[in-house]
Amino acid sequence: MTIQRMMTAALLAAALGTPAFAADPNTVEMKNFDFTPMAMTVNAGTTVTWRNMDEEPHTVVSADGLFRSAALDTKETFTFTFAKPGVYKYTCSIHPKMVGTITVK
Ligand SMILES: [Cu+2]
Repeated sequence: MTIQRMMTAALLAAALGTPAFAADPNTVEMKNFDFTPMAMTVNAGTTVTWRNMDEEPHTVVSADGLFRSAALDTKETFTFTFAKPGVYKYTCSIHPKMVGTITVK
């Protein structure tokens, strides 16, 4: 293995070890057919962003009809601003096993 190849491998390992998007505040990733994080707490007035990291389309549909995204393709996002405190459950209408909760304080 050349030095250059070793450096490339080290850089790749470093990149893989750092979750590039997980640090985004108020962002829920749709990844491996899960919402990550599944539960999030935000203050009233916060805009939450969902980003699809899968190769399959997903949606974000609130249980009480408050919001409903179109089918999101890879890397597409959906945003919703939570004005009032409450507990908001949502799902992916394509994959009903995908569920998440936003708690607004
Ligand atoms: Cu889905």
